[in-house]
Amino acid sequence: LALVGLSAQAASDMPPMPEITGGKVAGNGQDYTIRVSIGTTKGGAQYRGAEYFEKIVESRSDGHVQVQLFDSAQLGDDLQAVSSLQSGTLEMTLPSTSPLVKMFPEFAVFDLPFLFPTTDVVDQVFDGDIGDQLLKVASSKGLVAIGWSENGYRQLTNSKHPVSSPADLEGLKIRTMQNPIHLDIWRTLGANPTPMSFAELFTALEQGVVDGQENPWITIQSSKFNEVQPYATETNHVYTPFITLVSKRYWDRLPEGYQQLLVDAAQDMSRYERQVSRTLNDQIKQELKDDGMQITELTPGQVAVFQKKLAPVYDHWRDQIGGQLIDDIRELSQ
Ligand code: TF8
Repeated sequence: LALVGLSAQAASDMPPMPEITGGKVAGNGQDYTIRVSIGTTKGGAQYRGAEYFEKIVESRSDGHVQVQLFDSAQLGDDLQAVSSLQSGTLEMTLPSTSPLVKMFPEFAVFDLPFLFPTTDVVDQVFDGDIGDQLLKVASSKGLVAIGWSENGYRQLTNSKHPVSSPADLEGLKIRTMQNPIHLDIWRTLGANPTPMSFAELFTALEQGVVDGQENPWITIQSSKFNEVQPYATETNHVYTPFITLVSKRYWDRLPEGYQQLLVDAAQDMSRYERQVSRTLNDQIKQELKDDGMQITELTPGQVAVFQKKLAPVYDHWRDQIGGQLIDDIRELSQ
């Protein structure tokens, strides 16, 4: 078991992969290979989900469709991988939605602070009409979008001091994803944000180019950010999805049966990966504490201070994202 960056405990508590359902799928006698670019390390939920996808596709195609996984952004960061899909030099990738908002402005709904109060709301979005609509939006520009999985709730880490209020952020240099709403969030809170690709992040933290970053607990541990970031705050400020994207050029060459197989496998991966992510999230937070990370848990009152300060972010972006979409998601929380 090569579970880089994940503790033995977390690895052994990983929910088991469900049995594969659905029978064999007939193709056209030809063999296919799908290379999947994964941004995070082998220890994360994302990789585990992709391993399940691999198992389903290879088994149900009777080995005619081979899946090859490439972890840790070996084939490029999120944006580079998506552009390789468009040019047809890579078959599949699972990026965060945030770096893609220039291509798909509606995706910015996932960057709004505190819009997804619970994973129950997340699941209603992924498994309902809103999720389907957004997959349709992303099935253009040389891409076919076939499913959602979970990156997760983002938490702040930094190398300077504990943070429990926006006032503590003054002057802190925070790396954000390449996304204008995230920049707006950290500016509005009084920090000093810099957009940067994930691939450059560890070195930037280690060398003090930036003081902090924000990502789910799983990524903080599997990418070893805690080794250079002694302080964390459980902010849950944004929920980030991963989207399953396939190259349209590749897609159009596949027999229909295999196209449907990929859609089915992406759905199965989606459910399983969310389960893994949620199991690991709580466990890994505890492990980070045990390993000496100082984690500040905010009281409801302290969260409310962040929320109030971030209210203007909604005014800045509402029209561009589409007010209806935001209201529809808000309604799910009622
Ligand atoms: C980020 C994202 C990344 C993922 C992955 C590396 O902070 O949360 O962790 O998109 O591809 O850039």
